[in-house]
Amino acid sequence: MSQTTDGKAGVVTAGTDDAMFCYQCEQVAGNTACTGSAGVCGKSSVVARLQDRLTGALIGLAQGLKNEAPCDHATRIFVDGLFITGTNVNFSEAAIQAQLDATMKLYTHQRQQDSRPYTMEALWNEQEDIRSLKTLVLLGVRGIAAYAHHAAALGRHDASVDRFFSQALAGIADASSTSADLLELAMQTGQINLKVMELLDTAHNDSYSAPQPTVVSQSVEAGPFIVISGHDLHDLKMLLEQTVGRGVNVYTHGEMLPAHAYPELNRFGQLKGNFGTAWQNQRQEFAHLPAPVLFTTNCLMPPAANYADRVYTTSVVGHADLIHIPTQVDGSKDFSALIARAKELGGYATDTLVPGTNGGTTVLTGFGHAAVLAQADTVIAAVKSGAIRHLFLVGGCDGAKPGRNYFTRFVEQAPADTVILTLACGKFRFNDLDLGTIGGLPRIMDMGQCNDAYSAIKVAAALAEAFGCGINDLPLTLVLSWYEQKAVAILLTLLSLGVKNILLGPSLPAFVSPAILKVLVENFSLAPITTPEEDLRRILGLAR
Ligand code: FSO
Ligand code: SF4
Repeated sequence: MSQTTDGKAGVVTAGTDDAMFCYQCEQVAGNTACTGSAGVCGKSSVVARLQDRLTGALIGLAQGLKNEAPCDHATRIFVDGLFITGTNVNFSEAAIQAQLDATMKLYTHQRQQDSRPYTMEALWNEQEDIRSLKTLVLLGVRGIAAYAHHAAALGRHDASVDRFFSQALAGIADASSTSADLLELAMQTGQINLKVMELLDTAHNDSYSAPQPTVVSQSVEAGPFIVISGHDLHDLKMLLEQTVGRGVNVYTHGEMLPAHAYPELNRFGQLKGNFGTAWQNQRQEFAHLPAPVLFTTNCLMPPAANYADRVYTTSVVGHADLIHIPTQVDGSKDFSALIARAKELGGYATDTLVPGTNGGTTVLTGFGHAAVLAQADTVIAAVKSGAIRHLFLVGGCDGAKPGRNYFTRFVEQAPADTVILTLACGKFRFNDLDLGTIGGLPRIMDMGQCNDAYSAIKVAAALAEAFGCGINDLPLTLVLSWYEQKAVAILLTLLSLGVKNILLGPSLPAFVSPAILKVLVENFSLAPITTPEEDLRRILGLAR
């Protein structure tokens, strides 16, 4: 049986044949659910149903493990299977089917065919608050899997993270779970995400040295080049090693921008700058691009015909129309086809500026926890003297909805004695603005990718310690934009740390039922964004 919704958020009824049901991201149809033959993101109902079967098989595997630690193979199956079902990761029926086959092979081996795998219908048909909480956990675990995938590429694992995949997924199948049990599981999901973000932060810092503030050009030099998108710094490192002396430059795109700040990546002379802005602009920005693009993670959009022959995917990312670069058994990848394609396409004839959203020619990145805490005395003194009145973390995902210009307007209107910390792809709305400096520090400081929310948490904790107060007592407000499941995991981390008064936009998640939203509002004072003017007035206590 497939489902459609009856049009009200969170109410699922039996529906027509072959329909899909997905409500995992912010651009969900009608802020309710994507149903019918395709989702707003372009995911077909066939892929959606395969993803549901894959998720059901993973939950069945977890039930069989009964809270035991999964072996390395099972961990890989959990990580890849959860990551591949994320928004804008993989649109290929063949790739999802292959992942489902590998999962069912392990399931059959483990369960000895003692039962049929869990089906997502069981989740969709739960009482709405239970379904809401279980969905929150499932999506949070998908986010954790993405970060665990990157950490694993750098040889980093954590047994408690691996065990949590089976614990959390088995919790979703548990019919006896109460709302209180599931809220507790959601908070645990947040704590495990903190652990995996720390694991990844250590892996990045150890592998590439701590990020340093770095100015990145938005201009593309004449000649052959490759654009690399997504979050996987290990893929970038391999690409840089393979392009040494090949006459092909490399430009970051989207969430790869912070790579420029890592000394061990920046030392490659052919890593020249950043191309374009956030993921939702790729169809315009890649049209007629005289270069190939490599997607290492989300956010991939189904390609338009005018550039599909130039886009390559790797790892869990995929689309039937695109060439996939496989991972070899030893973890290496052969990018020679991509390099050859770059030479064939030739690049721009002359240096070409592709300006930022607001026309800027450069962007600044590299304010990880080490760089910011090196300036801690300056920041603390400026807050004490009143030179810095308030800090904002304006971070999270970008997306296509018109309401997202809220974040640009918020940053533009933030008074001159405030500082904006930012991270993830939402920053492309304002990271090319020149808002000046306070005490020698730029007013906009880019802390990195979405997983670098870990840096923001470290900085907030250090400031709280310096001021002898809790994070909620700092002159700091979090204004978050969400889009997909990594943002859900990060939100759960912040809630599990007791962070209150978070403003969330551009809309609230469709999978959160009214009663669960009430719990989040009452316990955490989580609130939707209103207008930049009103929110700034309220936060800063300004007169109307
Ligand atoms: Fe953005 Fe996409 Fe990093 Fe996400 S590129 S939306 S939360 O995948 O992961 O911020
Ligand atoms: Fe719809 Fe988002 Fe699901 Fe795509 S991922 S089908 S846009 S809810």
